[in-house]
Amino acid sequence: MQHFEVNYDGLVGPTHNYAGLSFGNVASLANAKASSSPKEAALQGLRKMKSLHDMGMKQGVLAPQARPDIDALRRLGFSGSEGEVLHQAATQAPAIFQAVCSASSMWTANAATVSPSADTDNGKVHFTPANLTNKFHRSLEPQTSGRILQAMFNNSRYFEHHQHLPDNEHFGDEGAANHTRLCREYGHAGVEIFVFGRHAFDSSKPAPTRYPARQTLEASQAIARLHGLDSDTTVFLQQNPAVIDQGVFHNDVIAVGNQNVLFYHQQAFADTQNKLDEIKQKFGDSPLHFIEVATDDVSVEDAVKSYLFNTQLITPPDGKMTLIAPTECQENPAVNTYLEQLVASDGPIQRVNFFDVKQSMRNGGGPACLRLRVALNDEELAAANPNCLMSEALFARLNQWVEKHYRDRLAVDELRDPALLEESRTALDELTQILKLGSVYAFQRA
Ligand code: SUG
Repeated sequence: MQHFEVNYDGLVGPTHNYAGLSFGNVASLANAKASSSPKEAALQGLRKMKSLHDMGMKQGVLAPQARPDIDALRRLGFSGSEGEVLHQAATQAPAIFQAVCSASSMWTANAATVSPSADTDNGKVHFTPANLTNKFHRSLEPQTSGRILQAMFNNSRYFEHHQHLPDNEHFGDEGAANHTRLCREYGHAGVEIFVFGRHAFDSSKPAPTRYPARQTLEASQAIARLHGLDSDTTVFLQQNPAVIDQGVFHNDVIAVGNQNVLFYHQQAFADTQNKLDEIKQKFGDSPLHFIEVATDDVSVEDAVKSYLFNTQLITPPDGKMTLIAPTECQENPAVNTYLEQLVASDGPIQRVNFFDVKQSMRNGGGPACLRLRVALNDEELAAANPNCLMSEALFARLNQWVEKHYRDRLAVDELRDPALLEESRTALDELTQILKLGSVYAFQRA
C-alpha cells in the first residue's frame, strides 16, 4: 500500500480584502484598508498548487466560502431583502459588515484538524473543523468547512467527520495551524503534536498578556479524544506566551514538522527541553531531527516578518525534503543567509523553493496557512473526491474561472457593492460544479 501527504490548498475567494480584522496578527493590522487584488491572490495560490503538483506531490483544492455572509447579518438583526441587509449593515455597522465579507477561509490550515488512519483507534481518517472562536470573521467558517470536507471525503468506511467544538473561547480551536505530526512514513503511526496557547480552565498558568492565545489546551485535548488518539503517541505542548505577544498567533508561524523533522525557533515553546524529550521518547527508536533556529541567527521579529516557519516542509517523490517558502524569506537578509546555510549543511532539509503569495501574506497567511494536510493511503485517496485533485486540466479550468469571475482590484469600501454578492455567488455556484461538491453553500440550499 502506498501513502501520501495530500496538501489541500484554499482557493482564494472573490472578496479577498484587507480589513485589519485580526488583532495579534501583525500583517493583518499593518495592511488594514489597503486595496487588494482578489484575482492576483487566487492566481498566486493556483500557481503554488500547480508547482507542488508538478513536483510530483498529491495536491488538492479546497473551495472558498460564500461572502458577504448574509445569514450572519440576518442573525444580527439586519432585515429585509438581501440588498437591504447589505445596505443597512454597511452603513450602520461597517466593522461588522467588513468582517462578514472576509475571504479568510482561504487559510485552510485553520479549516480543521486531521488525524490520519494510522493514528486513530478505529483506523479511519478523522476530521474536526476548527471553531475559530477568537475572531468573529473566522467563527463564521466551521459549518461550511464541515460541509465542504464532507463533500470531499464522503465515504464513511474511510472517513469520520466530527462537529466543531463548542463555540466558546474555552474551547478555542484553530485547527491544523496548531497541530503537526511526526512519523517515519506517512502510513506509519506517528506522534501528533498539539500546540496550545493557554489553559482555559486554569488561569494561574502562564498566558500571553498583550495578544490573545487563540488555542486552548482543553480544545486540543478534546480533538485528541474525538480522533481516538493514543496518549502514548500524543503530545500537548504550550506555545511560549512571549512569542504570541510578539505576533506569533498560530504555532505554524514559529514551527513546522514533516516526517522525522521538526523545524522550529528557539523561542517557540514553553518548557522546550522536557517536551522535546517527550516527543523523542514517544517517537521511538528511529532517527528524529530537531532543527532549532537560534535567536542569534533569526530573531522572532524576522521570523514573523518573513514567515520562515510558515513554510511547507514536504517530501516530494525524489526524497529531497523541501521547504516551500514565501519570497519574503529571500528578501530578509538574516533569513536568506540562514536558509543558504541550512541547505548547504548536511541536514535533512535539502532544498528551498520560493513562491510569491504576497496577496495572502499581507493578511498574515503564508504558504503553510494556505494548505490543509491530509495523509492518505491509496485506498483512501481513491475514495476521496477526485474532482478536487490538481491536474493540468483542473489548473487550466480554475485559471479560466478566476479570470472570468474575479475583480482585479477591491477596496474595502467596494465590499458593499451589491454586484459583488452576485458575482461571488455566480462564481461559487460554478465552482461547485467544477469540483462536484453539490450544494455546500447556504445560498444554494435556501
Ligand atoms: O486568522 N488573517 C488570518 C491569517 C491566518 C493564517 N493562518 C495560519 N497561520 N495558519 C487570521 O488572522 C486577516 C483578515 C483581515 O484582516 O482582513 C486574517 O483573518
